[in-house]
Amino acid sequence: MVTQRTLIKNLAAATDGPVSVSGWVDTVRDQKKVQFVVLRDESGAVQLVNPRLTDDDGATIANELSDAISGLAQGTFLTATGELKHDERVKLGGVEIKLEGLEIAGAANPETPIADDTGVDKRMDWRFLDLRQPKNNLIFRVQTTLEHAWRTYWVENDFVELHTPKLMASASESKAELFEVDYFEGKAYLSQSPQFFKQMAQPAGFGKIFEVGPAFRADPSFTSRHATEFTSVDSEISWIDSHEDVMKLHEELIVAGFQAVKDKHGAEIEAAFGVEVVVPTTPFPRIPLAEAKRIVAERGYEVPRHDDDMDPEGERQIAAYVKETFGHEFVFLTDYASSIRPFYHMRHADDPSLTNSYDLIFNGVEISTGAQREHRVDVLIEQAKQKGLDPEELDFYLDFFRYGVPPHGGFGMGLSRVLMLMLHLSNIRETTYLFRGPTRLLP
Ligand code: AMO
Repeated sequence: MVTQRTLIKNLAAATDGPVSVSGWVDTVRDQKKVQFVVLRDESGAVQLVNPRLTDDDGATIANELSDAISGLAQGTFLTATGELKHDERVKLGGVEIKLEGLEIAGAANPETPIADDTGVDKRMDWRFLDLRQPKNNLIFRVQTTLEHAWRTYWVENDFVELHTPKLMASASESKAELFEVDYFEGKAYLSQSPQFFKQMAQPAGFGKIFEVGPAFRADPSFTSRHATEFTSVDSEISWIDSHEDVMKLHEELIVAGFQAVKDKHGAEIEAAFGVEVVVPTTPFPRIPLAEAKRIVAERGYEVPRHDDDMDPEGERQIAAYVKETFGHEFVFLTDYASSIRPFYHMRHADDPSLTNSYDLIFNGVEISTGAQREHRVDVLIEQAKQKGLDPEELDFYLDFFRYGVPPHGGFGMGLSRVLMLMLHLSNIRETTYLFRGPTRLLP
């Protein structure tokens, strides 16, 4: 009796003989003389085979096993036992299992609600079925490797991991994108970013910190890169001279993450998505925003003037320029105007209309914002007032700067956006385990 489950990816290296595998039914080919089942688990797929019994006249004799196979619906979870046999003629992994028994753990409904060509919204309704696709499984193994590599980098470099609260008394980014919730007799807000509390770790004397956690934005838009809840990857460091030090940290982290993903999954990613993971060279190109706009205009695209920001098409254009000119997939756009940056960004000493800040663009889309923070409390209060904020409401935050604080800065980065752009996928829904948007709270 075989009781020990073998993962399908380990069958090729296992010796022929009794074996047990567990997974779900991918396909059944119920032929007259022989039945085939392709069984899939989290590590791969294997062919199970059951030659039908025949009588002396060649007629098939039904038995319990063949009946069970005939009745299998796609998606059924089961444990199969049998004899493992290596056979290089078998296309799927060069092994097959001659079935001796099946134990059904969870039968599937025979009608599958989604197919390969189902649109993204319907697939999200049935996300647990959608995630059975090997490609989707790979996305989340890549995510695991990426986060692990980042965490390793932080730990090896003496960063402290934080978990800041997600229930807040005020907004930290824009008041327009704020979720309000009932909180006993009053109101609370869902955290849009760990911004204030990751900064608090600097006067707390922690030096270098990181957090990977949820962030919430009441953003009503239906774009391919916005969610109402996303995983924010944040880091904040003391004793910087300018945002240049933050960009240096940022690019080292990106390199560590991409190297780990390339080493572990490069070949699988190439096979599944047709994409080569490129470990970027450092330093990444850095272009001040004003210059980026000039470059984009020269390419024939005029960024709309209604604000001082770069729009999505401008980001695509500057990324194309950087790719052509430097062969690089990343670019730091620096020195954003104070008018479009939050009050907590430090401004240039010689030109207060500009900030010590940047956006990181990867394959044409913003994945991150970073900055040196204003740590001089009088200047900070002045900047808050200029943005129409009431310093009294921010008093708890301003206190962080009243009892001694080092110069500091950091960044926030959207995890699903990084994955989307790394794998050349067109929608953040594909790289978010369970997407949340204006019309989606289920599953
Ligand atoms: P920002 O608001 O630019 O900066 O957000 C940082 C990064 O978070 C991701 N992101 C989103 N991802 C999915 N859906 C959304 N609605 C969404 N909003 C933001 C993006 C973005 O680049 N506190 C600052 C960061 C800092 O200065 O440290 C902040 O939150 O990838």
